[in-house]
Amino acid sequence: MSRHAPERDIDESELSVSGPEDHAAGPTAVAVSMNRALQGMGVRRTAATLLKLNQVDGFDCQGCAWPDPAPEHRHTAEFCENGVKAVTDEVNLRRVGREFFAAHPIAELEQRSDYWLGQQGRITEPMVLREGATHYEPISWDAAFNLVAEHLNGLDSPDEAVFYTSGKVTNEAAFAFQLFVRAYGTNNLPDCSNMCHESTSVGLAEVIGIGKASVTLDDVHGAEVIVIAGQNPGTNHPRMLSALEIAKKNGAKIIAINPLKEAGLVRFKNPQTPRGMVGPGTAMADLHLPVRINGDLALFQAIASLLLEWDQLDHDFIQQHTHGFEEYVAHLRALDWDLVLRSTGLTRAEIEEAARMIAGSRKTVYCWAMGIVQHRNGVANVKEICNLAFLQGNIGKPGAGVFPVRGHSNVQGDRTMGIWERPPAHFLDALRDEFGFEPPREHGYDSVGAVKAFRDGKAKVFFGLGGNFVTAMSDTRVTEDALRNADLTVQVSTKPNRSHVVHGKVALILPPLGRSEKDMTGGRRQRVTVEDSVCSVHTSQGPLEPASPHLRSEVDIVCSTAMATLGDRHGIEWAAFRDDYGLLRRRIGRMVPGCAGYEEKVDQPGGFVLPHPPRDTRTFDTDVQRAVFTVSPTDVLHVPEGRLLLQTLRSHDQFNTVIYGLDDRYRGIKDGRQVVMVNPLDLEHLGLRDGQHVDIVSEWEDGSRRSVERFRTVAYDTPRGCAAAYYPETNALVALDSKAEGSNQPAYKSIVVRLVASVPDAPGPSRPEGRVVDASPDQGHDPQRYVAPYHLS
Ligand SMILES: Nc1nc2c(c(=O)[nH]1)N[C@H]1C(S)=C(S)[C@@H](COP(=O)(O)OP(=O)(O)OC[C@H]3O[C@@H](n4cnc5c(=O)[nH]c(N)nc54)[C@H](O)[C@@H]3O)O[C@H]1N2
Ligand SMILES: Nc1nc2c(c(=O)[nH]1)N[C@H]1C(S)=C(S)[C@@H](COP(=O)(O)OP(=O)(O)OC[C@H]3O[C@@H](n4cnc5c(=O)[nH]c(N)nc54)[C@H](O)[C@@H]3O)O[C@H]1N2
Ligand code: SF4
Ligand SMILES: [Mo]
Repeated sequence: MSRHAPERDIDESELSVSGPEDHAAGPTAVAVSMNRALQGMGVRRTAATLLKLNQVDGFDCQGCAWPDPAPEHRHTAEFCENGVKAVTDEVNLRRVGREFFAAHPIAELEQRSDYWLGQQGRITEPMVLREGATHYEPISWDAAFNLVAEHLNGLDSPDEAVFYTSGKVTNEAAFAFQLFVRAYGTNNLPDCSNMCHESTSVGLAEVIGIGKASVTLDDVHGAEVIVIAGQNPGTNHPRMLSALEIAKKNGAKIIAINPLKEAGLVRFKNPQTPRGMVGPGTAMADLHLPVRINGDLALFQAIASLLLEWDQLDHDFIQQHTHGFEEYVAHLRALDWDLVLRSTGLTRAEIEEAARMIAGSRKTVYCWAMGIVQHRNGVANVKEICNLAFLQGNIGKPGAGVFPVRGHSNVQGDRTMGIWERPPAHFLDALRDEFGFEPPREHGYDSVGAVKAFRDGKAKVFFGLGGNFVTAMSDTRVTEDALRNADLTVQVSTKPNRSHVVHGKVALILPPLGRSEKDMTGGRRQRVTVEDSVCSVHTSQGPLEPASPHLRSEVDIVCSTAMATLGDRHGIEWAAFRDDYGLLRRRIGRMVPGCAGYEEKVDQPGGFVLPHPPRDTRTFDTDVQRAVFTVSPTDVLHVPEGRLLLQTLRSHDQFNTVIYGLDDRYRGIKDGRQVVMVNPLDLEHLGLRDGQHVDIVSEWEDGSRRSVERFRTVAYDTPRGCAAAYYPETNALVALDSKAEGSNQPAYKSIVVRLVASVPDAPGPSRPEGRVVDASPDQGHDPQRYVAPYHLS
């Protein structure tokens, strides 16, 4: 990133393809991160910033939710390449002020990509788009809060407002936000988790009684086998590779389950060690299973059936701690191996090798991320992983456990603090007892539900605390049209994104302080707290001067909105909370489960770890007070002839909808993003060639089709019948109703598509999110146009 924003948008004609790399990190990663940091922040700011990143007295990385090592094991450089990119994105020297908005009408900004919008820099003051206006204009903070209050108080019912949270929001702001929203009168609290690990939360809660990882970092270090399914840590949780390296040194074996041979799972060159900088690095996966997209359920059942056949079970654990074993065994005994081989695309020998490695391990950790959950059967996938863990008692003992690796840096904490559209009754009871008002009991809208509510005119006000809802959600066109129906859209955002230009009748942008910045709200140095993927809670305090003197903290923005809206309704001390976050922490300590003594405990070096009954004492707060074996039918997604199953994933140069740059280094794709990776034999079979431009057309059950245009085909090592393309350019292909059963999470990773040669073969559009939706059944072009893609065979 240079100090000046690019004039031009993405030019896909510059795209080049060179083939995947065979390792992650190493000297190139150091060079790329330093280069980005110095260009974006300058020398002085780079040093001041990076020395505080992930340190005990510093601030928590805005990137992923990977945990920090214990304080005594931290390096001075305790961050990765993508952490540097995440920080640089916030700390960069570019500014978006009133001049920017005066110079660019909405009609123009709407044609821009999220990449271009994000590259413009940090927003410096609150802006408003008045009804019918062509440009955003400045507004004072007080006027902005009053405008929100006026709209909220003018609604027929609080349920006509929707309050979205993205997972960067810290615990204090999240706690205040849910308190405000419930005091206002609704549980409409969708969050990015609805699109992220919702299937995990639902599946784990059902079978172990808590929706979180059952491991510590030490368990990863001490495991004998680590299974990594549907996760690309080299890009999305880079410091996980350091933990895996320690585990390997201790003798662990790694099994990677992934359609793609991701570089970070092949070899890791740890920049902290000479071996990683100039030597060969560490080999990662001992076994790579190139499973077909959505083949995991069958794979886990097949492995389980082998463990059963070989009697490699922990009978004591099963007897003492589980329920439903007999039904599960009956299901495994009837397993259809032909179906397994078809669904997984693997050989029996490959599956047996994995099963042997797992059988020989006394301590196995099962890790997973989006490749497991963003499917129609995402919840079943999660429960199937748990079945496998239960068979050998791999939960609640050192070196073992289930490990959903979370995305956003505080997405797990936000849930702990009550950001949830389906809050449990005990949480609402505690809120009532603590604050003396009766919170609403009816469940609210999740992310998909929110889009439908705006689409159907049932919701009128959208308030987004962080994130980029419009771009992150599925069915881009439907989502955009839905949000345009709103009377008011409010976005609390550090940087411009598409959710500002796809707006309601009136729109507000409220710019907050970033996590790297000094927060002097109420005239005192404030700090905040976050929770990582292994339930560890700690403080974060930014060292830098804010990007603009007009920014306010997220806690301030939430409390001020609450004050303007609620006045002294329920007697909640908003001004005091705003001026001293310690008061919020005391309330958290009094009512949030597991947080007793919060304010004191977060002061311990490195913070404290929240209780987790299965991990701590092998107790399971499920319906039957045991770990529950579940039976899920061995589904196979039927993909009709001529179609592929498409997954949408992240490049190495983005954080969700924030596109840092145009290089996916590990996959050998440079200077562009509109690609679709396909097995060379499938290209041949479909009469296409590598390097050709195609439109991707998705087909949904109701006969609707969606398409995005002019994607370059890339012959790539992925199983037959599978394809991959980047998110968010392909979100327009995911029908709103294509979602996981039980969790409502969009099925971003199993989209049935056709590839159609683009005509004419001319340069592509500047805005990459080509999106054509035809909600009416396809008439014509293709005689066998629609074969129910979600037919289960
Ligand atoms: N640098 C960076 N870091 C990030 C993010 C980012 O965008 N950039 N995003 C953050 C967030 S919010 C999240 S949730 C995480 C996401 O972290 P990941 O889950 O690692 O992210 P994805 O890129 O979606 O990658 C999913 C992986 O699953 C594989 N996969 C796809 N379909 C299947 C399948 O059916 N079965 C199996 N076994 N594998 C499959 C893909 O090949 C890919 O390797 O990362 C977090 N960290
Ligand atoms: N096709 C497809 N779609 C997906 C996924 C996928 O794998 N495939 N993954 C899904 C997943 S896992 C997730 S988590 C969602 C992500 O959904 P979101 O969390 O909604 O999206 P982000 O892109 O992370 O949000 C980026 C915006 O956050 C704002 N921002 C950045 N830092 C801060 C801050 O400190 N405070 C505030 N207030 N704002 C800030 C910036 O304005 C930036 O534009 O997307 C989902 N969508
Ligand atoms: S691993 Fe995640 S949290 Fe750690 S430095 Fe990298 S991006 Fe930041
Ligand atoms: Mo996520």
